[in-house]
Amino acid sequence: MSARWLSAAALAALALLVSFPGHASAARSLQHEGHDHDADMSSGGILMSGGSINMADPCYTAPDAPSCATFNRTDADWTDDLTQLCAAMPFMVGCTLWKQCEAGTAAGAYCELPSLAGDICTEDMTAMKGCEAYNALCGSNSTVVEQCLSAGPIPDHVLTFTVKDGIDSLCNTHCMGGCDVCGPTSEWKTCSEPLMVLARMCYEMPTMPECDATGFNGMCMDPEVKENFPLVCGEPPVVPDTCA
Ligand SMILES: [Cu+2]
Repeated sequence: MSARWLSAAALAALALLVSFPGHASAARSLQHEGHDHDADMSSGGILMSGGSINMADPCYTAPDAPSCATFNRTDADWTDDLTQLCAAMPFMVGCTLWKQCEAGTAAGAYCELPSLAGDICTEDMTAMKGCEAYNALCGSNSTVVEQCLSAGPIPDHVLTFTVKDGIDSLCNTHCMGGCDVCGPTSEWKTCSEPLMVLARMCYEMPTMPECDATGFNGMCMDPEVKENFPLVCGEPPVVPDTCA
């Protein structure tokens, strides 16, 4: 059953990729431009979706060198990465988490900027512009950079398209709050925070199969994740219900 669900999810994710022009073109331009963006960034100014800036340090090419353990990408640079990523796809799981960390409704090790970048750039949206620095510094198993390892991404973090697929699947069986803005007939424009929609659904009905199948229950089973993100894993805000 779960294998069948997963392949259905993969197909749906593919369909979403195709039907979401912003994402498709972001992926395309990344492939075409390769590392040329480094040249674009010489102005040092804010250049939306130009990719990660300030990657000249040798630790970006050899993050396994012992001297790189203490290397520090600045908060400003991590913030620039996250800003680019979340400007391109604001509905990503990692963007919801970052927003809560910024607002102070979440706190802890998983609110550290490299951890949040990892939530987006590990498995979820690896090829997006803004992930270059994370991928280079933290993406390999051999990295010794403490900043990458101290928290690291949330273990078993849920993936954005998997969350959306879970909501679609669930809304196809019964209506709950959020099915209007995030369900099968909705567009990303109206589904600004799929994680919070699924979180509330799974808070109200934790035994729905999608809560396990998406990995949501599993992610929130981690005590530190639960403690850091009470709005996700504790009591998520009510999502208005227009079912009746
Ligand atoms: Cu339900």
